[in-house]
Amino acid sequence: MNAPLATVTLQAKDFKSDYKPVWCPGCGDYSVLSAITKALAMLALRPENVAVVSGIGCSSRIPAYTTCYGFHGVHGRSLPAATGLKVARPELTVLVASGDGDGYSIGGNHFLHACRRNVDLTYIVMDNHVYGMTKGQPSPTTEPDWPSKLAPGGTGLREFHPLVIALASGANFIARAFSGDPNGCATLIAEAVRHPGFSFIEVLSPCVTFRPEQRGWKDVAHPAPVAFTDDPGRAARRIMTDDGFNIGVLYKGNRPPYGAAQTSPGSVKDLEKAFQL
Ligand SMILES: Cc1ncc(C[n+]2csc(CCOP(=O)(O)OP(=O)(O)O)c2C)c(N)n1
Ligand code: SF4
Repeated sequence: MNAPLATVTLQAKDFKSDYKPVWCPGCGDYSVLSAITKALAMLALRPENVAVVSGIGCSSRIPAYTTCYGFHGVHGRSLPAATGLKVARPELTVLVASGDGDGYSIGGNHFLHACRRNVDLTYIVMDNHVYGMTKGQPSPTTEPDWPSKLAPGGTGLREFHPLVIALASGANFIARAFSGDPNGCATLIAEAVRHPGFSFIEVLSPCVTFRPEQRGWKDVAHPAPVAFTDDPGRAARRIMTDDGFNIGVLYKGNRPPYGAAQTSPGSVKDLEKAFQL
């Protein structure tokens, strides 16, 4: 008789693939990758039970750098792909990686509806207030007075507020993290995965190439002074009035997640039969 397989506890390094990231030296996304792999180890998951889905952007390269199942999709469309995957394969832990361009601009509408649907996903947006991959255009979270080649003197446009929009749209868990604190970021990701429903983590992740001044975020990021609330009204007031560098869980809701399909769709033949006219 074969001896039973020993349960092996995996470490963060077991979730890192052999591909060497091509990010610029000092990019915040290195630490986010580290935080994700640490969180998966903390959760005692295995790579074959996890899928990482993304769109397009420097931040969206994350799936290739993990040993989990990965899907590097189309710009702005990570959430629909992840939603379909989670509903069809509810036993998988599904993480979604995005950037502020991918997630709030071209993918903005999917963001609203993913919050509303409340499928059990963990959405990690690496926000650097710029389109990094396409060389520094302003994004929805860019400050109105940030001058760039495309918008000398700034866009003059008000920033998108992802956290309050997530709250208003129904996200069940809302946190802000900072890539400069990979251990804190890992703990927040693990907490988000554990919380049922759609969990959203906005990670401040500097683009040192196009926004070198973001290196200064390490001096202004600070732990949230009060614990999370489950009251959306209080959370809204708090998120609307904080300084944008408040790190921690800000809201944990109690909405039941969207129910995964209760019955298996069966074989393709069964499906064909069911849809026969
Ligand atoms: C349909 C489509 N439109 C535009 C692009 C070009 N494009 C690629 S990445 C990107 C922006 C990425 O910015 P962000 O999501 O903030 O990620 P970052 O590179 O900063 O991590 C754009 C506009 C594309 N690939 N596909
Ligand atoms: S361009 Fe910016 S976001 Fe992209 S890898 Fe370089 S530092 Fe990171």
